[in-house]
Amino acid sequence: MKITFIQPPALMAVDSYSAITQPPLGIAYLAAYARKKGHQVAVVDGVGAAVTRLQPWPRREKRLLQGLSFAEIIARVPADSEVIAVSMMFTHAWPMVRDLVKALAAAFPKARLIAGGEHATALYRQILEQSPVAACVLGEGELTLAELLEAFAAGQSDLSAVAGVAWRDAYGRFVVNPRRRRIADVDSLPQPAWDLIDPMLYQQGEVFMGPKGGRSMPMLATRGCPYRCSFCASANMWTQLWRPRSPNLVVDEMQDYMRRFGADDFQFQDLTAIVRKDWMLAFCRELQKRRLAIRWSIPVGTRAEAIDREVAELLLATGCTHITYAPESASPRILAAVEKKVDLGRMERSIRDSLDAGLIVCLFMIVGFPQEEAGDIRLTRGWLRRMARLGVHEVAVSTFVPLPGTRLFEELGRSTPFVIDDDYCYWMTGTTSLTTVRSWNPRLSDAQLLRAKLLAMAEFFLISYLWHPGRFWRLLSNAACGRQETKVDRVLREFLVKLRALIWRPGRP
Ligand code: B12
Repeated sequence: MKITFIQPPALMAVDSYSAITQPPLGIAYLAAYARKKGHQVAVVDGVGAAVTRLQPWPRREKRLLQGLSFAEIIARVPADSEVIAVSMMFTHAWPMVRDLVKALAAAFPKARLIAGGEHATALYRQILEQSPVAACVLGEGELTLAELLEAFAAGQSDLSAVAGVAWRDAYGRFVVNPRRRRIADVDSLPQPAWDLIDPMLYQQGEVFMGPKGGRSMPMLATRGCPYRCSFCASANMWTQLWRPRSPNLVVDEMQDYMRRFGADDFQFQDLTAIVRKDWMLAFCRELQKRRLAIRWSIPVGTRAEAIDREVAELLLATGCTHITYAPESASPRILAAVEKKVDLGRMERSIRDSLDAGLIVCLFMIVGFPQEEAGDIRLTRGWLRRMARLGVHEVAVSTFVPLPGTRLFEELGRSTPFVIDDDYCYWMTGTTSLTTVRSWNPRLSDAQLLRAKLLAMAEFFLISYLWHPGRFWRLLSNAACGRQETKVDRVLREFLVKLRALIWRPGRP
């Protein structure tokens, strides 16, 4: 089959801080797999091809679109595409992606439109109801996509035998097939098809996800997460299976990117990269054995169990300078309520080990869980102040957002059913907004929640800069020369980039 993958442009709020430039790893994996199965594959990367272009999104104020216009995307889709496969990762982008899908359907009336990704896995019904998408692939994509393409190639219109698909039958009825088992041998997957997507286009972008150390490549060492926190969609998306790749194959891939792209900075996107200490040690030793002059990081947020002094020193010795811990809350009551299986004492020991080893440490916290009380937020703030004194470098305090596909989303929806309309999606674009938040906690107003978030961050950074004045001067000098070593550097850069887009480059997508 002739299949074209589409990475839609990115939609974002003017006043939010969200990492915005990262080559589309999921599509690269799928494109490689479809090609291995004998299909003719093309990719249109709607972000990478115009990564520096930010324009106002005309359908909603204070929203920006990053990347190609719809007309440009359509012009790049091969005219003989039989299947157009659209990535639907982000719920917040749905109103824009829906318009794109409609435009694609109008331009390629004979092609079958399919979708996959986090958003498609959680809200497939809405996608099938509101757009011309014929089938959504649920969860891990490779095997399901391959079977779906086989069914299309055989001219089948009945997809009921393809596990892991939600679809509309010939009568327009809505069908959800049973889910598919996860891929057992992740080592058997072909390397992402970076020959079909130019990852280095993203080097022109100005805002990077992790610390910017050079020519960056996204990596994945493991798939899935063994935990089932009630605010996270990973169990619905990936089940609770954690599957690591063989460390030597991960390093082979890194070396390949060094040769092909001159890559020297690797950013791991894993849900929970560090689960087993033995895996991490084997990976680091492989890096040491091959003496690679690289930097690598895990900017997504990880767990503590496996990081002790020995691991932390090896991380640093092999080029991993930054580590992000995601305890989410410092209240044991809240951790239990959201089923975040974190032992704060162990995490604190691990943080100390990382700091002693010389790593830059960042924390991810969330305030505003529905079960949270004022005392819980006080505990989190107090703990953060202590962490700042201890020497932790950064914190990102987010407010709780009920993400589709999570148990908390379902629980909250039982009392007041969610309407995921355009307003809700547009609101979601601002979930990292510095100026507005929405509270899902009956005891906290929006204003109180915003105050709690800002206060927690302000206290942390104030103490951190007072205790370590050098860091403040470093921040100013990084801002002046556009260096992005920390997440704060990145956020400052992002606001500057957006401001410039609004003031100097107004236009229409
Ligand atoms: C890397 C990443 C990013 C990158 C880039 C993502 C990209 N375009 O590739 C960056 C840093 C830009 C990013 C930013 C954001 N992200 Co993000 N990100 C991730 C992360 C950590 C990893 C994704 C990944 O590469 N996984 C590895 C690959 C192999 O898996 P995959 O992409 O899911 O693809 C597989 C399947 O989904 C499926 N599939 C995917 N696409 C398609 C398409 C088709 C046609 C088919 C058939 C199948 C299919 O098959 C693939 C292979 O098995 C995930 C969490 C996670 N670990 O999954 C969050 C995640 C996707 N991000 C999320 C969010 C909320 C955001 C932000 C809004 C954060 C913020 N508040 O600022 C921003 C928004 C950016 C924007 N402006 O649009 C949420 C999305 C939830 C939702 N329903 O909306 C997630 C799930 C994290 C979370 N739980 O909160 N993100």
